[in-house]
Amino acid sequence: MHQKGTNPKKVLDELRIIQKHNQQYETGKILCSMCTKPHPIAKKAYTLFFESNLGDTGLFPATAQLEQETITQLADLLNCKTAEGFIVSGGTEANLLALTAARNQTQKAEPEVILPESAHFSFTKACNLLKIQPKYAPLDNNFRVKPYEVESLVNKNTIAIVATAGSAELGAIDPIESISEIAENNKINFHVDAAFGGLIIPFLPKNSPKFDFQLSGVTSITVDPHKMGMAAIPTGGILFRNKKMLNNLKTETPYLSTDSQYTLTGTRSGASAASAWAVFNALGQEGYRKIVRRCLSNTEYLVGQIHNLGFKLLCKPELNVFAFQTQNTKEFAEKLWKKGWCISYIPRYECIRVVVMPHIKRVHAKAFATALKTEKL
Ligand code: 0PR
Repeated sequence: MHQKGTNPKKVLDELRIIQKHNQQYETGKILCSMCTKPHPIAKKAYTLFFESNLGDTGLFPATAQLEQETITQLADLLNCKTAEGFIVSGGTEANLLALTAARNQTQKAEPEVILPESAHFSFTKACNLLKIQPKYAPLDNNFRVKPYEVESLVNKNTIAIVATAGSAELGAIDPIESISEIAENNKINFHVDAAFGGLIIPFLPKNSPKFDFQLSGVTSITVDPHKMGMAAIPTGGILFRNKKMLNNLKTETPYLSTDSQYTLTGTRSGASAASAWAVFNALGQEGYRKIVRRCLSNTEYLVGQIHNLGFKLLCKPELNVFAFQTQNTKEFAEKLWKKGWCISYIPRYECIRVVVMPHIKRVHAKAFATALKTEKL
């Protein structure tokens, strides 16, 4: 830090120049991110509430109310009006809280959690922190976990089963209905990681698979407004069907204006909650349906182009994510990056993954298809 301060205008000018060196959503070349340009109202709401701290709700009761209303809207959307939870820092914290609650509730000496092989790496972190043994269940040809493999891993140490509704790598939706039955029959917690899919699947035009609290075995759900919800980054969400489960997360906070906290972070962004509240209310279900329809239509367009250009699609896309292969996929991915296209290369499937988020317009999809044609090996 310098001894003397700098003129604020100069500081901001410098920041503006620095920000230009980041990738910009507006170019339409970010195809590897599950986040997107937040909705314009998210920024306004964030600014209005940027000084409020949900870690001390006695000081910010109105922001706490906004958080509760946001959770209630999510609970309603996920088919359990009475579900309770929190706006947190993202899917990682949400998944960590779900496993923490399950671990504390079950009190097993050698806790295990059953995960699909496709589970997000946030569960590796959670297992590491909580000293839970992960047990991985294999996937079928469509990259969905096999329910009988999940069932075969159930034992007296199992504290929870996890499934994913919209996997980070391929957007795959596990057979949650079957796993819900397994969890219920065995009286085991069942956490659904819908960090990505939770704000897409309810808005699919047709055939949306059951993945939420309407399945009676589902006990908790991660759903992130900062992904397809278009809220500010970071805004995550965790919901529990049963309010009693929250007791397993409770930490007393004797000298604060509130007597307890339930989340991992102490100081929590009230601005994040306000941003989600604002986007939910501004868009409504109709608004989200339109956005999802556009993302799916651009995905369909690109999948058609991939097919026409002779690339090999890894599997039929379920959401706005697809993956493909070519002769030397890694080299091809590097070529695309050199041309400014930000795509993911997934080593374990040797494929390129493309996520078609709301910032991708048809003109960008067309430009990407042209680049694929030009750069084809
Ligand atoms: N669960 C699922 C299914 C996810 O897709 C993700 C993140 C998480 C949990 C963890 O969420 P947080 O990152 O909010 O803690 N999925 C993306 C991924 O890892 C996150 C991401 C977003 C990565 C934007 C890059 C990026 O530019 O692929």
